Amino acid sequence: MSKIFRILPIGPISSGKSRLCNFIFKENKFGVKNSGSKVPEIFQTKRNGFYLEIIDFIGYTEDITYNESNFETLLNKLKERNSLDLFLFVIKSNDVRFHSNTKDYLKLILNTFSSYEFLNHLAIIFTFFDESVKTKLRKNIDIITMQLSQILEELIGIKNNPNIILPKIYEINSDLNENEYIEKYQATIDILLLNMEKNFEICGEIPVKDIKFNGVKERLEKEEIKFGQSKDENREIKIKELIQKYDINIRTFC
Ligand SMILES: Nc1nc2c(ncn2[C@@H]2O[C@H](COP(=O)(O)OP(=O)(O)OP(=O)(O)O)[C@@H](O)[C@H]2O)c(=O)[nH]1
Ligand SMILES: [Mg+2]
Repeated sequence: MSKIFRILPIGPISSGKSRLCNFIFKENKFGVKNSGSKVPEIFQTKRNGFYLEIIDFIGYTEDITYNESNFETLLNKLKERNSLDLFLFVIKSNDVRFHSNTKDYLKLILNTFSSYEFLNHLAIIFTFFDESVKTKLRKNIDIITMQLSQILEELIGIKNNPNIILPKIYEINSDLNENEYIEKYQATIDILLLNMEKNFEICGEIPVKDIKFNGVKERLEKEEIKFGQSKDENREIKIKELIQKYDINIRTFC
């Protein structure tokens, strides 16, 4: 059987982790806020020729002390199942003040999985990218990524480390109409999946119509056949095509 790529969204509570899981899964499989479902929820699917295992996990809040919670036990259970291929740090675009617990939460993740595994398979997803943050998005991204870098620097020292590939930011322009926006967001997620081994960020509002996928699903399913047949060396070409087709802006993380 082919390799199963394992994806773990992490980040503050209510940042949209479960909604992102549903978006990647293309179905309302994971419980979003107030659904009463218990995390971790783990589901597998096939997408773009990959077998994916998506794990909906616990976010951090101000009131839990992570070294006293059962968080570590849950992380170890995940680790027992296998290594992870993609960590998605999901954060609201306007969440510029990091909770004091961020460091403890990330520390436990880094203690469970190796820092190399974590940093080289890390993507940052900015959610809630709406009108209210539009004008300050650039500044907010800088503040958020800077705080994250500082924490990672304190925990493992990422500066001047030749083994670390710095993430890139893939930006989606929110001036598009709704259908175009969903298509573009989908394409960006596709790039993320194709790029699974690399490091980058996406900023965008997860489209509200994520459940229906009218038209978009059909298009992606057709492409899925193509992706499934494509060999590894075609991946770079496919990524370039998607970036060009959807005019996705890329800038380097700093
Ligand atoms: N407008 C908007 N709403 C979102 C976005 N992402 C999530 N939401 C909504 O915000 C609420 C919380 O989303 P969830 O996906 O449950 O967040 P979570 O990170 O899984 O939350 P916890 O599991 O409690 O940590 C839900 O009502 C979502 O529909 C987004 O990008 N934009
Ligand atoms: Mg959730």
